[in-house]
Amino acid sequence: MLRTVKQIKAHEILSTSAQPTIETVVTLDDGTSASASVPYGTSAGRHEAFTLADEDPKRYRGKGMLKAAANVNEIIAPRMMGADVTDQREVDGRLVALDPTPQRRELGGNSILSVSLACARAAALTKGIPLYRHIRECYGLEDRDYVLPKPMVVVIEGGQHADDSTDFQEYLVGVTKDRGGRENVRAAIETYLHLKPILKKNHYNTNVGTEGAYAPAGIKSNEAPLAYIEQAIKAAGYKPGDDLGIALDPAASEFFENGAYNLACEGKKLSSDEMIGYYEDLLGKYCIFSIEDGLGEDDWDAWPVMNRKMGSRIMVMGDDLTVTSVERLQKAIDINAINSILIKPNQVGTLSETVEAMELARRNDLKTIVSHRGGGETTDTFIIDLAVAAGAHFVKVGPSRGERVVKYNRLMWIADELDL
Ligand code: 2PG
Ligand code: MG
Repeated sequence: MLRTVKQIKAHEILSTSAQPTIETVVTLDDGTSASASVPYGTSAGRHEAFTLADEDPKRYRGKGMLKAAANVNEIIAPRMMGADVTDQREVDGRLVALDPTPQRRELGGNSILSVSLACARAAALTKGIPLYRHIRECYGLEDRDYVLPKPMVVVIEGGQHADDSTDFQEYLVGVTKDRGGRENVRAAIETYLHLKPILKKNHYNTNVGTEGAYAPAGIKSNEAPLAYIEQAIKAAGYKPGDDLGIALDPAASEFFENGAYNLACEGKKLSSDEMIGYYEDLLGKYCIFSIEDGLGEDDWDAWPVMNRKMGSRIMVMGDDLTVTSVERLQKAIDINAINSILIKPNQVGTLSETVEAMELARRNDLKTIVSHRGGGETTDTFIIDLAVAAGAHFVKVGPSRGERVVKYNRLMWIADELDL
């Protein structure tokens, strides 16, 4: 079946931070039309694809997306007319050819990705199949058994995602014992719900941060949340370390300053080795099963040390380190820096490059975790279909606010559909 692009129209929409982002609508020759919107990060890695904003201080404090939309409407759209959307590799090949710069500096990763994802969604619609199935067909993954990704739910946030909180950016509850799609979501979210009275009892506010997790102000240690989360797991009726575990995303690049890890809320400055020792100490005390970006995005020498020391016990995961880039992932594999990778389509710019990174990880026995963004999210649920299609081990999404729960709702819907 051949289905070709007839019209592409992008526009500026508001993201969950109230700053704009971009949404693109693709219409096909048979009249089918579908849209996709693109998120962006607060603690974006230095090496990820560029989010093009207007930088006009008179509009949305510089964060307007008129240029990104114009790039789609004026530069990308004319070159995409007639492209066959059922062949996503062709679609993405055309897009990459329009801006082959490594970080999509010409057109913006946000402009390009909005078209890539909208084309995939339009193709699924016209084929009359779920998006996750269409993605499988595009990349020859149909023969694999479906394994639903387990939730990793952000329950406490600090760092760049909250004020006056921990240096570490995220504390997550992840499902370690599979109970099936719906029950997995329930177990992790119940823990989040039980954490609220525990934080209140310890005199912290329970206002939520950018990802919908609690952001307790005035917390003076990066360790304290771990004990509260273990209490919450128990209060919810689950066994820490057995049913559910704790994952950390320190987002260490954000506090790596002048060659040292600056834990400001504890008044400590640590070398790379000391930072690794700090994590080892936590591993001995709490049911931690994953540490993402425990080290800086360019601290390449230290990563293999951390992976050697902890890789057999936990997921040592790259995010800002690897930015969903095949090149950076290959380097990480070559030096044995990680055993798992966070995947964010907007770090790279097209669906095909995202799947390529996931497949490279899989061939090398790395775990894949598909993630939301902390800065400006949207109600788009594309990442869930991607995670299901490519067999990701986990999805990382915040626990509350519409743009987050819509993703868990999509996951539960697919769980019902596939009876998993
Ligand atoms: C991260 C993400 C998502 P941001 O570091 O993993 O939680 O944060 O989107 O702000 O980079
Ligand atoms: Mg991260």
